Amino acid sequence: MDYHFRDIEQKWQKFWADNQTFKVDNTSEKPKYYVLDMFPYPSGAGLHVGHPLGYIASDIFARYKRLRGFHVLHPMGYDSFGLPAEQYAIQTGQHPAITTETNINRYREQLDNLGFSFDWSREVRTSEPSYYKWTQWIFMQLFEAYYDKQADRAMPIAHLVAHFERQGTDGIQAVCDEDVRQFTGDEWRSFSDEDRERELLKYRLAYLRESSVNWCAALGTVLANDEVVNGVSERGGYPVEQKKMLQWSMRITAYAERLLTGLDTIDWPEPLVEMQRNWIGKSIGASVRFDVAGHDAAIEVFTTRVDTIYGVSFVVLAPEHELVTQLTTAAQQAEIETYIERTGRKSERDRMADTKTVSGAFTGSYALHPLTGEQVPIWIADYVLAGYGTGAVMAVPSGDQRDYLFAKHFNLPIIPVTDAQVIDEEADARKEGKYINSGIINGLEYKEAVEVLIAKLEDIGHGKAKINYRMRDAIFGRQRYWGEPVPVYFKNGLPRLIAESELPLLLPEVDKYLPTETGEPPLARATNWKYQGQYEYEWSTMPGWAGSSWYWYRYMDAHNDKEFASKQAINYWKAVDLYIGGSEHATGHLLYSRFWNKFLKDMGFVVEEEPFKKLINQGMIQGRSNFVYRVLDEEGKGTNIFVSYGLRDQYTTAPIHVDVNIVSNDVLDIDKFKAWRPEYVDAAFILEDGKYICGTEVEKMSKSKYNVVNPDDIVANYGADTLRMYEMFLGPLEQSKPWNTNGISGVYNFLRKFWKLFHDAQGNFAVSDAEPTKAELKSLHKIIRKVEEDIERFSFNTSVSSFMICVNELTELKCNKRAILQELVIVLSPYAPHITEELWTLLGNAPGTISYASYPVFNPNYLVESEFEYPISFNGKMRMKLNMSLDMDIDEVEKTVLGNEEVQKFIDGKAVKKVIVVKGKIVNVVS
Ligand code: ANZ
Repeated sequence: MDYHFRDIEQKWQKFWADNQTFKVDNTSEKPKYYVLDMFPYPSGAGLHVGHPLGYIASDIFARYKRLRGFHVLHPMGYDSFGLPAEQYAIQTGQHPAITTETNINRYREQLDNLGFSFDWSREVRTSEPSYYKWTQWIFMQLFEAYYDKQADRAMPIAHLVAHFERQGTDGIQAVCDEDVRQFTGDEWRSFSDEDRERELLKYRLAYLRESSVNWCAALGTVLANDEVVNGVSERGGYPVEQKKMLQWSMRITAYAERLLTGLDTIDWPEPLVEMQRNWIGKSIGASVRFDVAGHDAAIEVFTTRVDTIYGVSFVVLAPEHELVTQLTTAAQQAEIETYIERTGRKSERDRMADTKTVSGAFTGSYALHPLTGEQVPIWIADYVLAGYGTGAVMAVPSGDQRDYLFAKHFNLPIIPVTDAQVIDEEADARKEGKYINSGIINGLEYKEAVEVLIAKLEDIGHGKAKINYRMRDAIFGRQRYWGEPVPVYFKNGLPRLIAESELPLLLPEVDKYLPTETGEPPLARATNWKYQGQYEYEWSTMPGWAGSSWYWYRYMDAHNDKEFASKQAINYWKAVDLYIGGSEHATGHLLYSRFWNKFLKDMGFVVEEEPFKKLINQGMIQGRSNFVYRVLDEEGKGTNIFVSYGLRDQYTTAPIHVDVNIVSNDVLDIDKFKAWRPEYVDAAFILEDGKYICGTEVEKMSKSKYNVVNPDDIVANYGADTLRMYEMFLGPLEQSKPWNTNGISGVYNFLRKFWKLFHDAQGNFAVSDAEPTKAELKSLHKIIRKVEEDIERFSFNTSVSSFMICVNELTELKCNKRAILQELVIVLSPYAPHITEELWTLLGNAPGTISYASYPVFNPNYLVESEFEYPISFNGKMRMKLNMSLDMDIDEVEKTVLGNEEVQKFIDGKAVKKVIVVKGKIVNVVS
């Protein structure tokens, strides 16, 4: 029988589905192992060959772990809220739920085609009410919690209320907004209900606050910082502006330090860890207060270089700083207003990125240096960011590059603060010399100087040591339709939670998926959608990251309608042992998930501080585009003539992307090309060697470049097992690499050769029960060890080549021994699950059981070399080689050598004086 991959694969896929082969319970005698993939957003385009790369790797690992006796949880689902379905809904009027369902069905078909060992009984979809009920529930827990700095964990807000009632704000150490009030217990009790609510919002972990946001008018929504790239929206590339809006936010900053230290406890790729570290951006420094001359106001600055304080020659506020209006004198008003107008159009990222352009405006007011009492001018400039530190800096032109450029430009004083300081754009006071012009720190070393200054500032009440984090609180809302409704209604302008028993708060129907005429989000269109018939619900929906910030817990207990997952399930599975996904989620999903996980841990809902113990980023599979070259006429207009790649330099040409699916080994299928587009029906071709050769380039895989390869096509032509192995064979998992279908036949032929080992020349299944030879055992045990080592270090590509070597060796040895092949089938099964299931049953095992077989035990004895090819020398000259057993002693070797015919030829009848044998090394015949 030939290798009919299609029949075999369909048969086993059906078998696994019918028998729920990969369904697991939440309990087992075996040790548990949780393998997770980043679940996909089901887009309309379906999967291309790049998408399954990570899924194949995790599936191999999951299958391998099962063979090693682990109880493996390997689930899959869909991150199904999101913009594309909604954009489509806007264009077509189709409800996003319908589009989403269609897309999910297509994804499922494609995934099923690849033979993954998912436990589909646990599938989740974030857009299903039974799922988002719990996303809303977690939001409620966050709303009902605050962060206690002393306990260093989140606590129920009721604790805070109890404290306020007892003793007001006295002794409170909580993460909160900056404008919290100070009050006594009596005062608190005398507050109105609204006043209390308003105050509590400043402490809640999910809170509503007026803040500056990235507003994208074209998309009609607010975007998170990580969704804005180079000042435009990551999706669609639309302009983004800064706008003040009342926004839901998450107090992730409360967890900054734990998010940072937690990085040391997990096994993640270093670049990813580094990205999170930078994003969190811990800075150790000081806050310093500058009083303002003639005003009852003070400016607080954050500095990491308090040692340069004597070099301060001006103070700069962010244009959005709350004191700007108050401090601007009448004479400066026009200038300041124009400047603010201008910077409002720049995004924060642009402002940070631009280190060259100098701009700013003088407020007309002066600050008092806290140590010298001198007056320094107060400016505004957009290089100071409103959301970082305190939104104000003490400017030291001799120590800081931007301050230097600013001082140069506006002719402000530059005061050197060390003796050896070279004052230029790279100025850095710390590296050089002793402090000068620096009052109480003259002559001191850096560390001491900082200590002395902080002590002094504390003493006079003008400053203290401070740690600052670059990370901001996360915006938690978008003005869009297709997301989780926030379980909140408004009473007297203040947000209140709906009752838990009213969850899920369902997405209401709307007539259009667009904002209202007055610019309210789409949910404002819903008719009769009011809480208790009278209060408005929140109209924004949750951001894309809400549903994905906890989904791995839902898989543990996907159908529970009492809890997001049972205690038992959580205690059993605990955390994800291996997570595979793209690095593009470094500062989005992966940070938010860690944050929610820590929160859930604080509240006693989960047991682990970190959700993903080990993480691997799979590389991107790029497309390999093909081009044809259209000949241009003298006026530069395109003709309908196409010249082959090698001859294109003889003409003026324009390259055009051509569908890679009508090109094979870079040779264009001319008939298919003519049929591809009506305009090419009459195309003419200038060929080389009778062929049209296409040009190539590696680019992102995308529809517009016609380089998308659909896994379904590959599966139809070569089978899923070949596709799985070929994807691994392309190179190291973490590396990005181009897809190139050309090499796939190598893997396909390997599987056919493997199949042949089990069949005789007539194609009948034929294995022998004879004892295996040493060589066969050696070949088997080499692969047992190699694959084990490779999988444990996630080096899947090297396994594939070793399998090829092994099958070549066994073919050469004409090995059809059950003792060898049955073990080999198990070793290969994680990579090529269908063919191995088939052969496993043909070998007489119960169908479907290979997934739970035992990985063969490696025996090093089989690898010990038993023979050695001795070089044989005659009077010191090496003439020939001879294979002899290493078990032979010196006498036996000597006897064998002298008994050999060829040796006798070299001796040529002379008398042998001596035979020198070095065991396992060399033989020298002296005559
Ligand atoms: C005086 C000084 C002197 C500074 C010197 C630097 C060098 P990191 O490490 O990123 O935390 N800064 C503070 N708040 C700012 C804001 N909102 N926008 C822009 N810049 C801000 O950097 C902290 C330093 O960045 C602070 O230390 C402050 O400038 C500036 F020789 O203060 B420094």
